Amino acid sequence: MVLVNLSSAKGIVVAKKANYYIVEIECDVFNDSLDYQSKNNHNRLLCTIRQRLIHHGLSINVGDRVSVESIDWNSARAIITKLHSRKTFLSKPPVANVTEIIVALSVKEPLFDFDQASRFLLTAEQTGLDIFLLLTKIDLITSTQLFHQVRRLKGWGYNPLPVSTKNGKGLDILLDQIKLTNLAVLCGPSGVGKSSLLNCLLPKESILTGHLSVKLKRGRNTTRNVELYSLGTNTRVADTPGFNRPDVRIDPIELQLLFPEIRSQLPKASCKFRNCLHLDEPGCDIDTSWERYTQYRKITEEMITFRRLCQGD
Ligand SMILES: Nc1nc2c(ncn2[C@@H]2O[C@H](COP(=O)(O)OP(=O)(O)O)[C@@H](O)[C@H]2O)c(=O)[nH]1
Ligand SMILES: [Mg+2]
Ligand SMILES: [Zn+2]
Repeated sequence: MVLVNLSSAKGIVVAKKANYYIVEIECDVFNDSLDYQSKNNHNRLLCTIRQRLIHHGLSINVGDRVSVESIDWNSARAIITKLHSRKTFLSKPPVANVTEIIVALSVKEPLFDFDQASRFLLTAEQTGLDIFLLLTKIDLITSTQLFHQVRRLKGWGYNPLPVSTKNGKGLDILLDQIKLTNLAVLCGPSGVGKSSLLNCLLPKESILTGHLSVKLKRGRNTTRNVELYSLGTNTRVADTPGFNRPDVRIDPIELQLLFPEIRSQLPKASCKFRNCLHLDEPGCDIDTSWERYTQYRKITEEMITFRRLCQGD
């Protein structure tokens, strides 16, 4: 069935594997009378990149806006001919034009791990993007335990949304939140329920990614690539493969800015030294009575040692 006659269009790269890209064509080129399902099943094209772009050394990533030409709607194929400018770029995992990071941490199974949870938040903070924190699998704990867990994370400077895919708690609020942004990336340790959350949020009729993903042989648990899912007009979300110990490597003077506990104090603090790291410097004005301070101290000291080793003194 040929739905449109256009031979060129703009779209967004929603998946990538080896030399192939799946590009979702902007829906407004389609006939308005088509329902969501028809649009969703017919606006995805399997694309390769025009040789000239490859020669220019351009790397095209999931989230990139591209122009495609030579569209063959019957076989759902096309060629990417232009990469449009990016607003942001996340390198791990590689996703362009991300507007929000959603960090998912579970209360149990796997058990909430202080060091890991905090490091996930620090790497998320490193992007400079807005962070939205989810506390998952809350069906596994009592409301009193949840109260303490939420209070703990508030002490870290976050206001987590408790969710559960088993009893549906918080899912409507999560969907509303994602719809406020253009491209959210869902990250967090493996097993916390990221993919399950997406399965609950995706419109039933979208059947995950439609027929094209089959061509990329995407298995639900085997994929190591990022893929974007559409949650409505101009709202997409990326599931990411879990990785368990994010590396925080950063200049100590910048590390402090990744801690909301320090960030919130800085405007009023009057440390004696401008480059104060708030360790034991004389005249330090930062209050250090917060839970993650020992971790802040440990990472800062690690970074200082690391820098000394690199400089050979
Ligand atoms: N009890 C409970 N289990 C969940 C919940 N969400 C997901 N799970 C289970 O947690 C396991 C890992 O889920 P998955 O979505 O694959 O996690 P991911 O690695 O973060 O994508 C699966 O066995 C799910 O059934 C939840 O809200 N409550
Ligand atoms: Mg998953
Ligand atoms: Zn200080």
